[in-house]
Amino acid sequence: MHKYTKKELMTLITGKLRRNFGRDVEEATSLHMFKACALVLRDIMSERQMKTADRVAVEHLRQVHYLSLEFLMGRSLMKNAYNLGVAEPLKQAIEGLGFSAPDLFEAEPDAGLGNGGLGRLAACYLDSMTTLEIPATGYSICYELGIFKQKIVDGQQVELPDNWLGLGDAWLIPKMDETEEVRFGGKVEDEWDALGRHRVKHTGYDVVLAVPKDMEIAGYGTEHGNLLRLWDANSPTPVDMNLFSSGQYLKAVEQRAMAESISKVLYPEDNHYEGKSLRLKQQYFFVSATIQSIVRKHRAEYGTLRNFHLKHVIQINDTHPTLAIPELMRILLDEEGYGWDEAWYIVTHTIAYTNHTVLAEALERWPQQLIEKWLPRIWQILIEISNRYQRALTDYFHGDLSKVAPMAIIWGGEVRMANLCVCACFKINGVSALHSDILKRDVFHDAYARTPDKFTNVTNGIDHRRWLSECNPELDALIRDCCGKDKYLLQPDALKELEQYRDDAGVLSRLGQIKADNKKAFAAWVARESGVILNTDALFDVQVKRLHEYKRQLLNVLHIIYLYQRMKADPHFDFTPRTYLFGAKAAPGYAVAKRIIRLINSVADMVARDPACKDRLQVVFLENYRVSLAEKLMPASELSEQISTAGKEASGTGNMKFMMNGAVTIGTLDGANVEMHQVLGDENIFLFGLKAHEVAEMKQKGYKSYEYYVHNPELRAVIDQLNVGFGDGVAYDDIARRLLFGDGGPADEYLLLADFESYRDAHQRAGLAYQDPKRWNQMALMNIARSGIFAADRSIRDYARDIWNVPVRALK
Ligand code: H2P
Repeated sequence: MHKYTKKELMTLITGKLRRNFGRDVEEATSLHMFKACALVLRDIMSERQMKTADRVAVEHLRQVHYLSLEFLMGRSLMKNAYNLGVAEPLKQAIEGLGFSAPDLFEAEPDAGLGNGGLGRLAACYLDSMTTLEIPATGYSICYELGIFKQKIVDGQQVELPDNWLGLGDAWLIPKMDETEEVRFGGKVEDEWDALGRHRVKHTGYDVVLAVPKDMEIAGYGTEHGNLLRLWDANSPTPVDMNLFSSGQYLKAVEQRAMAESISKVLYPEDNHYEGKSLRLKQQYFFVSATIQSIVRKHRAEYGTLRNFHLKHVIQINDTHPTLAIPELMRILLDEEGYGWDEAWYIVTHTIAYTNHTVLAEALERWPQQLIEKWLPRIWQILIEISNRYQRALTDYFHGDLSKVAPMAIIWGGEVRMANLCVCACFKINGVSALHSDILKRDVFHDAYARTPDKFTNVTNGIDHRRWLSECNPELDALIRDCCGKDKYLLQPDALKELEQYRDDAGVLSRLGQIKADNKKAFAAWVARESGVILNTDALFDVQVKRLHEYKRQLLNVLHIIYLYQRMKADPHFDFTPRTYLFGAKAAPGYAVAKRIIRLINSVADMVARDPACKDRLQVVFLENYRVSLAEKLMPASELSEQISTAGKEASGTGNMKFMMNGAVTIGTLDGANVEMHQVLGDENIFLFGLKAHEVAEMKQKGYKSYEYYVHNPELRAVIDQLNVGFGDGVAYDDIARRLLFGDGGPADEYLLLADFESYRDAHQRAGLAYQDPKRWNQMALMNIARSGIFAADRSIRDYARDIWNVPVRALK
């Protein structure tokens, strides 16, 4: 592999500045400089990716296509430089040209093409697929606006547009010649030609052009290169000249605006769906362009689609790309002229589905009329799939409608996407052991009984190079010293070697020092950004993730209010000083989530104003939580809040990032926390709360949150204060009501009150443990040492072996 030097990179960068921007270094702004660096790395990656593509073609390799409506990529400059092995020379080249490397890295906007865990997972997986030398392509939409920027104004969330493309497009290579045409609306009719052959005639449709903008993906320590293909929606007609010349300017550009609205904005909803036609159009636009593009290349290569399933596997990330199923059917039937059975065989041996949630409100169900109207041919195919499936189910379950109805694809005027996936995909996986069990036992119980071999588990993982080595260089240095240099970068299991040092006072104190330094560095950044001064002597207790009631940020707040009240009532109340850090975006339409953000800010404000809290209790809401903020925060965190209602969080991936950076978890036995607990043992994690089956039983019996309120005076005082408020004139009686009586729904749906006491006790244990630095550092060390199985490399090896059937890079 060619090793680029500082000098070479300086030459390449100045060349880019001159040729692409018409400037010498002296005239270049930092924006030019950023783009020039990006272009230099892009060239290197492009070369590699083209070589990979040639090899795939020559050797006829099986390819993975990862379809996801979200890829939360974050920043790329540092990441790519790191993977290409040029991080150091690039920094030196930038400095050599008179710019500050850290400032330049910091200037890059996050590519926020995702909401939370699901999108970030896709990004981590791209890195691992490439590092493990799997021929793979990611596909998504080139949203002009990613996840909104969050401002907190008077304690409340305000959303601002996130225009990332200004700088971010330096990474994208538009490929106009690979544009695909996607059709919406119109009419379908059957036709027979002179020989009596059947054809489907689709007329009167609107066309939207899908233009690929490719992002190069570099792997670590390999020449292998992959692509993330982002589709940009364009209108085929620039403006309607007839309307334009008759003075109807707005109408003339309307069609263009309609087409382009498809890739305008990412839907800012996680774990929830709304049956909006723009969203349906986004989904179909995305899958149609993607499937056509894969098929076109395959046809050019092999001249037939008969071997399609042997050469490709399509992994769909949640149900959002489910229309890939009828779209591939459409192409095989209408364009290739295959019979139904042959087409179905190919489709059902190509597509696999990952489920990411069991929340009912997140399982997509599209109104029949929407699909009929916008995708008339897809609708016909869906009816056929649905009818055949229903007949098969009726046979299998001997006409038992109580089984057949919940499994049906089209039912009650709706199309149920998860059922379609279960019917058509050759593998269905959950994202943690517990979650996959719940899918089998509960959500897809009867489908599992019928086709058990389809169901499997792949526990999530994170890109440990980004989330440890790159973001926490001091910890990386310690690991290199203890675990065989950089071995762990490709063999995350090597982190285990750290365990030998659990009684090594030198290593433990170095670990403690690293955390202390990282806390200071984070505090300095927060001070610069917002003027808030964090108490770095206190335990950094962190909950960062999308705001959702099931993730129970509210439970955390109730406990903080409890601590505050105890402190006020008894100045000698002994508890470990804490700095609580929250970061969370709420979906703009999710009113309760926004209220909880406001509540956190009201409590933060009260605590900040009260001198009694000084050096003891601090609450800070970090504005605009995002990948690049997480990269600064994870290394500084000490206690990781993973406190969802058991059975609700499919996996969690933040939990893994914290663990790898030596934060100890306080959590429920939910999602991947279960597997964390398995490797850590009771002594290295603070567990609390009901278990998944207990939650189910409690709900079954009829849960009455009010009883906890009546019987627990401390909890009662906390909830009573919600009614009164926190000194800023805002009362939270609505939240209190929701907890005690429900608000149109069940009271305290996520069982905060039931888990409160046990949560409080776990916090007490955590506080005590923190007072013993040796013990705490040991726990931190054990967390890092045993986090190797949560590396995305492990997950991707699982996918490759259990689902994709593709070879992966062998480790030396
Ligand atoms: C979701 C699940 C998480 C899971 C993640 C990735 C949808 O993410 O809720 O439990 O870890 O997918 O599989 P999120 O809540 O962050 O949007």
